[in-house]
Amino acid sequence: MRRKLLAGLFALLSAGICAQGFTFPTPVFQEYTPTDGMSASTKIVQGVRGDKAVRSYASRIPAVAGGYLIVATPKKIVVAGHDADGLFYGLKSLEAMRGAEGVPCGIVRDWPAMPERGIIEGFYGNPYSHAERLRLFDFMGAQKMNVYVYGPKDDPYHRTHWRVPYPTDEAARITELAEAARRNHVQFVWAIHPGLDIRWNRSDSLAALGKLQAMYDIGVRAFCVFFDDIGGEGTRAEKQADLLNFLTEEFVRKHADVAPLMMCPTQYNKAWSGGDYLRTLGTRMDKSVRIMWTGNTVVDMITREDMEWINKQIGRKAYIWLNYPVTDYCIDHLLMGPTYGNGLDIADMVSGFCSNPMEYCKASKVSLFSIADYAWNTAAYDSIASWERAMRYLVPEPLHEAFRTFCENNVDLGPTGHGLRRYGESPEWVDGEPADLQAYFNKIGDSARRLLWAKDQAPEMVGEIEPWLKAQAAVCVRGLCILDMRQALATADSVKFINAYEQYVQTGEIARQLRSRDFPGSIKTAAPVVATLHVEPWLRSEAKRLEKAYRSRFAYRLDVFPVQAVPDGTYYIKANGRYLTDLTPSTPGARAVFTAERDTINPQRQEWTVELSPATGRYSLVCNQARRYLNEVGRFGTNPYSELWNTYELTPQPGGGFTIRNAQNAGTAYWRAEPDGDGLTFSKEGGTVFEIIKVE
Ligand code: 14T
Repeated sequence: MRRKLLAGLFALLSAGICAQGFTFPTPVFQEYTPTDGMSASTKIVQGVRGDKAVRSYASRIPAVAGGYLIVATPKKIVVAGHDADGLFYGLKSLEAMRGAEGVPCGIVRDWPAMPERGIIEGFYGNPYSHAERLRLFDFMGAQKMNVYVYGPKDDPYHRTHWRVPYPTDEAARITELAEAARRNHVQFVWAIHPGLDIRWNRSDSLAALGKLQAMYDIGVRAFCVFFDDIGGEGTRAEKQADLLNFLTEEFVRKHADVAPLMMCPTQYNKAWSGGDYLRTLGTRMDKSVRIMWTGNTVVDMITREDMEWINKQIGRKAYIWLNYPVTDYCIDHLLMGPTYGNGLDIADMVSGFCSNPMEYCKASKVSLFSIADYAWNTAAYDSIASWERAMRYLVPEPLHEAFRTFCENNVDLGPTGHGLRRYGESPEWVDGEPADLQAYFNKIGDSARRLLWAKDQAPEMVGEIEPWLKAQAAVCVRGLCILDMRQALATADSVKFINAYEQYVQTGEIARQLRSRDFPGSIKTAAPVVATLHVEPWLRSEAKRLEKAYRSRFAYRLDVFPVQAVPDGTYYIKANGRYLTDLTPSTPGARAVFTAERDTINPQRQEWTVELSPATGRYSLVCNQARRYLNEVGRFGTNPYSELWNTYELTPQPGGGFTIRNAQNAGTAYWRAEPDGDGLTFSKEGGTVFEIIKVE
């Protein structure tokens, strides 16, 4: 009976609401028994196991590293930690529980499900600033995260110049970081990335040892060695294991206060594993060394099955490096939706769980907050409830609602080479009644403008998301234009239609010029996009549909529409009298080839859907056989289609026909068809003139 009651109570708690209706902005407690009333007592008794002050509570303190007990009665409040970390977390929880009238009476018994919980600054792009890192450590302390791995790919002293010690001013900042982390009970782990050019000889072993010692001398007490994203000599498992063993022997074991090493393997995910690389690490490398792992692929959520597989390979519990919410491979997006998909049953199978975030430190905290929740109380994790608490914690009233709307519309990352998608974006958008659409567009516009105007009230957050807020305001304007165009068409008001259309286009052009982090020397500059899962595709297809409908009925100002050298439709693409063909539709990455005869059995193999892409003003060419597009080297793409890579310039030639040229990310080469070759070749100049012939 009691068990049942407790279970019901925990269910309530996991929604973040305790029996008295309080919402705690902290991780959900493992055990919480509320009693009546509030404690306004200023008498706080605190201590760690063994201290006289908390002796009579000893049996109730959870016997887990980082565990703590809070007993809040009207007369006094007791906070007892299993250890110093536990006391620290107990006091953090108490702080979070305190409202205007005091602390709700009751007993909290709480402890972490995972021993190490944290953040790994491991992305490509602009590293965090010193101030951001200091604030991050405060955030981590409050959210009970205890590990920060320093490994920004673009810090030269971490990777390209790993042998070289930091210059004095940078060294002083690292010292300060390590201290700030310690104050927050966060282990500052400094990572070295030697794999790009390491030679497996005595001199480089000593160079690594020397660098760790230099970092020790400036205050670092925990270390990690990365071998990710390298090729060649550096990738050899036995050599990597030997280096880690050498450093364990000669460095870790010679300092009483240095933590066991961590390492990121070259094969850090299952898709990239093969041979005996992982097993060699597992058997040859000292058992104290923790091995990092990103899951089945580079960007993946982690399940129990995944853990069973990797732990078996490496003979120890893998240390999870979660590549979420990192966006260094999809920089135009912000990932601010719920953090879901990791197993709730893996806490006992990991040696630690770290998140690699976006280069946008504050914006990342939506997800980091939830990862802290998840790693602390894994079984009770509720991604939506946690997300709600995160948003409220980071941007409280009166801006909460506007911020929530922003987060809702920045969820999916679009198609990428890594394949992760995030669903549930723009939940308030439905392709339905005009009034509903209008309400949605107004809401995203109002909330974006509200946050932009309130920049001084949330300077960090708004400072980071500002270009995306402007992009969101532009989606609002474009959406309202579409609704105007629809109405104008219904009332046969061509003037109104054209005005709305022009505003739609202009707003889109302005939005396309938005940039984030385009300061001189910026490592990554983003062109922000929002609501890309449902809303943006809808806008584009509606604009196109409305344009076509208008063209078929009106003659007024047809000049505002883009002149299409090739109207959208289905075409043959011919050179030297031969047809461009998808001959091998089930071979990924196959080349398109020229064939002399019309294929009458599979005509769609030679039929291409040619469409002007409104975002780029270029054409997409998709073969109808398997709906495959061509990439910049004349092969059917295996990566997801991208407007930036897979759209082409078609230029009409004086004597008829067109040249076809790659563009944007795909370079500027012209397509060529040699009379005696079967596929496409490419050259800087002198492209072949292709016939693009409408399929009737
Ligand atoms: F070390 C690894 F666990 C890891 O994830 N390495 C990088 C990481 O620094 C980066 O932030 C992350 C997301 O882009 O992915 C890894 O980097 C890659 C992955 C690739 F598949 C770089 C290039 C790739 F092709």
